[in-house]
Amino acid sequence: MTEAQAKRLTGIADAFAIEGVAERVDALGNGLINDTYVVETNAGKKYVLQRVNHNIFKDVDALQRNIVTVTEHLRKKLVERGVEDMDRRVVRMIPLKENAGKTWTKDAGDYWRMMSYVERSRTLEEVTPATAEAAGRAFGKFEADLSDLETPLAETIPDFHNMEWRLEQLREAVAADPLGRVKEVKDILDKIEARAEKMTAGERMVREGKLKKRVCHCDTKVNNMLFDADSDEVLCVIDLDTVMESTIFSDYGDFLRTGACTAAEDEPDTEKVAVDMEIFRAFTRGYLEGTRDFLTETERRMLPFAAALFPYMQAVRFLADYINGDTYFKTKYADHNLVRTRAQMKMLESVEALEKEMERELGVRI
Ligand code: GN1
Ligand code: MG
Repeated sequence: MTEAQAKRLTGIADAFAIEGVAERVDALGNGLINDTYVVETNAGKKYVLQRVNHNIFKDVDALQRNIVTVTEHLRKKLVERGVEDMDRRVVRMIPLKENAGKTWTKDAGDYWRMMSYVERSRTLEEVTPATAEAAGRAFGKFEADLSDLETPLAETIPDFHNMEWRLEQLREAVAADPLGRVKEVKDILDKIEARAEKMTAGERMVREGKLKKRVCHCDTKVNNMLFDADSDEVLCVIDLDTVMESTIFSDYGDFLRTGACTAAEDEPDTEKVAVDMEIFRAFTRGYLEGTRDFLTETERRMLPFAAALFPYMQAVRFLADYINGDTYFKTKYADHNLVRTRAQMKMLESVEALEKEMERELGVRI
């Protein structure tokens, strides 16, 4: 980062009610949507500064209100449980110096927010059976803790995990084909359309009243939680932008998509992409424990469906973005979204091949 950029960022940081004066800024994390930095002050404190992607999150005020609602509710649960190291267990949004009721600011057209930095923590891009089980328990518990939230949450991205809508978006992209990319991806489009009916079962079940929506995290990528630096314990769940109502498929399926995959979500060599059943088993064990007080039989029975749904949905999203000219996800090279799509399709095929085994593991009788 240039000196001018660093100066701009420390200036923005100082608008927030932080301890000391912002001195140093470094880039942080691997998110595909927002830009994240760690800020250090002359009082020796660290904070996380984030530029919110306003093209995607159109109503930043509603977004921030959601996060404050969610983190306050989680904090209440932690107090009830007698947890002591509160600042490592839930992130805290930092208000503005000038307005204690506001947690975001606008600067030259960009939207910024500041949150607490969790000391002695680490993010993972890959898990072991032990960290996968801890992750399952933590995401399950996250849903359990939010199951009695009474304040309604805003839908920060309308229809975010609505598979029917995602398919419509893809079909619109195909019809418009602004860069003539559709001809290269016909084989993938055929595979997607062949599965469209099956993969939209969740939306039909919600409409028919057979499946409930709950407050979910909706972005349970393996790197969206913090682990303790020195153990396999999960400290807290981060990246709360998409916490909103969804089916539990979102949290179970999206974790397995990245966590139980033998390669990265953008692995160019699809031969390397497959389900790791040991991680599947460990995560599932943890998730079933975390959700045992509320998960219904229907939800449990459909967990293998969720495992297939999320690589499928992500393939549809990456492919639509590729066809549209890469306007949504950050990309590092020209056909990055296409490479990601192919990896997701391979992950989907691997889940499909293991579906019966997953059903057996879950004790599902169909
Ligand atoms: C985005 O911001 P990040 O990288 O945690 C995306 C998720 C995708 C993911 C794919 C708001 O998450 O939905 O699954 O990339 N977030 C949004 O890597 O679209
Ligand atoms: Mg993230």
